[in-house]
Amino acid sequence: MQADFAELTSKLASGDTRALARAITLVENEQPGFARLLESLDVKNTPVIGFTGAPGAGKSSLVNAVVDHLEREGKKIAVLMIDPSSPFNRGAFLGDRLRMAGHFLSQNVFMRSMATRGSMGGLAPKVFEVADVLKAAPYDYILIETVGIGQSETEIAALADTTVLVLTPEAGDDIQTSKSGVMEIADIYVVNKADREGADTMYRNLAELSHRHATTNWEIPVIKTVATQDKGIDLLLDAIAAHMKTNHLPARRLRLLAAKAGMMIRALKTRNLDDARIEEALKAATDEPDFNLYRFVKTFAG
Ligand SMILES: Nc1nc2c(ncn2[C@@H]2O[C@H](COP(=O)(O)OP(=O)(O)O)[C@@H](O)[C@H]2O)c(=O)[nH]1
Ligand SMILES: [Mg+2]
Repeated sequence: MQADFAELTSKLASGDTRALARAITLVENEQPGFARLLESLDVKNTPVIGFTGAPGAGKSSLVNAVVDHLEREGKKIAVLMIDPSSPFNRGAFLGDRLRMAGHFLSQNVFMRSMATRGSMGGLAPKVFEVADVLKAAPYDYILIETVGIGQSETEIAALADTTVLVLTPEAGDDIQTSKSGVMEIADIYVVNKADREGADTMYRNLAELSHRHATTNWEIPVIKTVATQDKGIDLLLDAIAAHMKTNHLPARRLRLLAAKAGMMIRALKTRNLDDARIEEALKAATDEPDFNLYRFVKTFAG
């Protein structure tokens, strides 16, 4: 088993996409040994770009256009699409696949979709781990598309180095109503479908909003794009590059990582914590003259 993982990790590190797909499946489904596989990964600092926004805003189209550009620059790109439904029973998923079909045969682009396994939206439960598997493979960028439903924006912001919020000229109400959350977590605002009426108004409103909330570090740039006509993509890539240069680890990201680590630590601690084992340890401990239950619990939980 161990030797098998050594082979798997070295294969995925060398760019074997079948090994990569197998490793992701192993992790995603928590197949036997997945924890050891994760421990054996050489996780690099591959930049992660998150794309979030309402369904239909043009996230997939934008990811597709960005992949095109990066690929032309000779970069290798991994794309994770997080679909809030099961990946195999939704037309939307097939649509994404078809739209991205141009990249299917390319050795430089790896695509994978993950379901969120729940109606709440949010990221797929194993997206952190899968992103780490991708970081152990030789990609220059990891792009993650996620439908912005509540929680998922904050999660994507914690996972991504740069978070792109994709809006449309019609999204005025979204902005009005989402005073907290979605607007705050973005590093870049995109007004996609800029070929449509209202794009300039939307652009101005966003620019004003962004200026008002500018920090010394960063004023959220607003980029107009027409994803389907490959317009504005260069500007978007420039903005992404500029943001990556500012690269400070935001507090929210550290907080999410701490929560994640906390969960994992607690899970590890309780893994072998059956009552029989506690009883056995307790038997020895209670023989001591200075037995104290609270101290016992503390040392046992170590
Ligand atoms: N007019 C116009 N349509 C677009 C643009 N970008 C995407 N679309 C269309 O909007 C629809 C939804 O796009 P999609 O990329 O699937 O959005 P997603 O749900 O956010 O991933 C598709 O029919 C696209 O062809 C754009 O810039 N202009
Ligand atoms: Mg999509």
